[in-house]
Amino acid sequence: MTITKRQPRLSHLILYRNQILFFLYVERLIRGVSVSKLRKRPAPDKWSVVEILAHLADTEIVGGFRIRMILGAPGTPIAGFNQDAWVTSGHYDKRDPGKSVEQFRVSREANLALLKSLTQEQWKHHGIHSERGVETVEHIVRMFAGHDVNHIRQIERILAPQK
Ligand code: NI
Repeated sequence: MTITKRQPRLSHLILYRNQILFFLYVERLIRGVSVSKLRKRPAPDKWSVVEILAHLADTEIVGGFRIRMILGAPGTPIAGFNQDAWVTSGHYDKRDPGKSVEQFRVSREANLALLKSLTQEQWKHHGIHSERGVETVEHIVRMFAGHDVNHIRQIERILAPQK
């Protein structure tokens, strides 16, 4: 098999697949769970499932925007954002969980389609994050995949039957 310039590495392909499976899994996790349960915070300072889903949906827009900024202007500054402020300012507690999953899915699919079209060189392009410094497209994709997993585990813990 010849390696062409447009062919992403295997690790990236695995990420794509995991990321597609991710939202199917989230849909299954919340299926049949009452909205009041999904809106209930496990503790006053811990996000509810509805808030976590809104966070994932909005973060996916942030990631997609950052990748596009980097591709259009490699080396560009990337602004951080205050995720806790977004929970309040974005009224995450009022979000429809099904709509958040849908927003996440549509954004992720658009981002995946973009990533699949990148050259090997473009995967190495980077921006300068205001707090974390140099971040390549490859690094951002890996970081987001890890971010998904952390929040899935968090949702699983909230929805697990109480002992
Ligand atoms: Ni997060």
